Amino acid sequence: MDQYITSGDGIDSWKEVTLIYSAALRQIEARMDVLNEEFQHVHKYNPIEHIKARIKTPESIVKKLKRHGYESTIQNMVSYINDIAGLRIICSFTSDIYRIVDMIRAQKDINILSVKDYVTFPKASGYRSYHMIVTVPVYLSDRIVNAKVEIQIRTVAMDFWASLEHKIHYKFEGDAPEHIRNELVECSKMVSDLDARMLSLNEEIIEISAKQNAQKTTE
Ligand code: 0O2
Repeated sequence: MDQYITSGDGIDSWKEVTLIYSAALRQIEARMDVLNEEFQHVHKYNPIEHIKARIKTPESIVKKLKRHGYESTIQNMVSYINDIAGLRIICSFTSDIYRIVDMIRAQKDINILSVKDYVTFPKASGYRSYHMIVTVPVYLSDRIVNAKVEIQIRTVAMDFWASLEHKIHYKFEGDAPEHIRNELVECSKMVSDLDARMLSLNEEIIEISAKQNAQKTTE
């Protein structure tokens, strides 16, 4: 059971890699859907706006392996690339991010390998997002393998910023002019401020609704 994917598992082709990582992605995505539906049922509210799942392209994997000085082999892929399977969970409010993290932590067979909290501790670029590398068991016909999945959790506003920054990063091959980098850092602060204000607005609305409901039941 405590087995990570290795070439000894008979996973020696890109097709098999895709099969296993796609299965891992589907499992986590399905679990997130269940939690979201349950949350809606209990609290009349969805913490998850939407989910994007993707398998990294072979070209991107080869590029990343090269960047880290590894040969392009299946073994190196599964050992050194943590984001072959990637799931991005987009939510409305910053508080939802930590709510989702707690729900993932509570799933006994999801093993958390590492966490990077760029929400509380943003990158110098202004990037904000919560990253987790987890493993999930994939049940094959004759064995169980634990496949790694990178989960990124962020708000809609953080996602908007990250998409534009990603485009700019590629456009300038990682060397954007200083005024653009500074402007992105400024925008990131505005995103952070927007997130905080939307959260407090939402909390106020919840409070008002709770008071109105309490009043209705006493009438
Ligand atoms: P791509 O092309 O998006 O896949 P690791 O994956 O853990 O080996 P790293 O960089 O140590 O690599 O991990 P980290 O910091 O958790 O970043 C993982 C992913 O987060 C990146 O994948 C990006 O998708 C995203 N990310 C990290 N920093 C930034 C940033 O400053 N701006 C934006 N827009 N996205 C960021 P890749 O493989 O680097 O790139």
